[in-house]
Amino acid sequence: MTGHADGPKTPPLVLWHVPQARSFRVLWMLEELGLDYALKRLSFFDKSLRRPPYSRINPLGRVPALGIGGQVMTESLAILEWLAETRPEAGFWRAPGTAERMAWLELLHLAETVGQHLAILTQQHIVLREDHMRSPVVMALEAKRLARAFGVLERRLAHGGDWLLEGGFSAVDIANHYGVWIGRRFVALDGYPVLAAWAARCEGRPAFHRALDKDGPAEIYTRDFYPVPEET
Ligand SMILES: N[C@@H](CCC(=O)N[C@@H](CS)C(=O)NCC(=O)O)C(=O)O
Repeated sequence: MTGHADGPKTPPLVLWHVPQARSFRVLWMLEELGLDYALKRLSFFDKSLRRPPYSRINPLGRVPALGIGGQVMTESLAILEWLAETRPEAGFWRAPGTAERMAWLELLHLAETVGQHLAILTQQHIVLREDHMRSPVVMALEAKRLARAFGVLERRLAHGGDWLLEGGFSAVDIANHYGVWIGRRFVALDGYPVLAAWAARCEGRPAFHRALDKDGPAEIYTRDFYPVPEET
């Protein structure tokens, strides 16, 4: 592993990652920035997230974690912000005081409002394996809340540009794309043509392809769509 071309500013990076998890945001960002990093893949289902050695790296037992020299940073959106602000030349950040700063921050954090719906839907449809543990009411409610968030993103794109902010592609596209990439397995994108076109543009980026190649075999989401079951 080597440092970034800009030298001492970038200590060695290590990404702990689970295929299809929020750590994909960081994986894609690292590829966009052309950084060198080591990738350590973990499984969502084998309890390795909760046990040593990984539980010593992130005691929450979640991914991502990014090793930065001797330090570890968790929380995918904080990592995106740090990567963006420490490499402003890439244009993925909006600095304090600039016109798009407020919208950039709002959109960055919106990605984890969507992330909450994904987490509940994932728990209901996938993690809880027995039907009697699941609630079709919760599944339907969370799908509706996710659909509402898709509507908000659809309208945010109404300016007609290619990316969420008119100033160009940024960390908030990476942050929010994850919610659509995974979320469309719970809420079809048919009713959101502008959002679907934006997602396709994101997925057309060479760095996205490189990240997808490194993501690893699909483990969490093995179906294209998870419908709300009929209540009996
Ligand atoms: N807000 C955190 C959430 C991290 C998170 O919950 N990651 C999930 C994967 S998408 C995880 O590791 N879950 C493991 C578990 O809950 O057991 C972030 O954005 O990094």
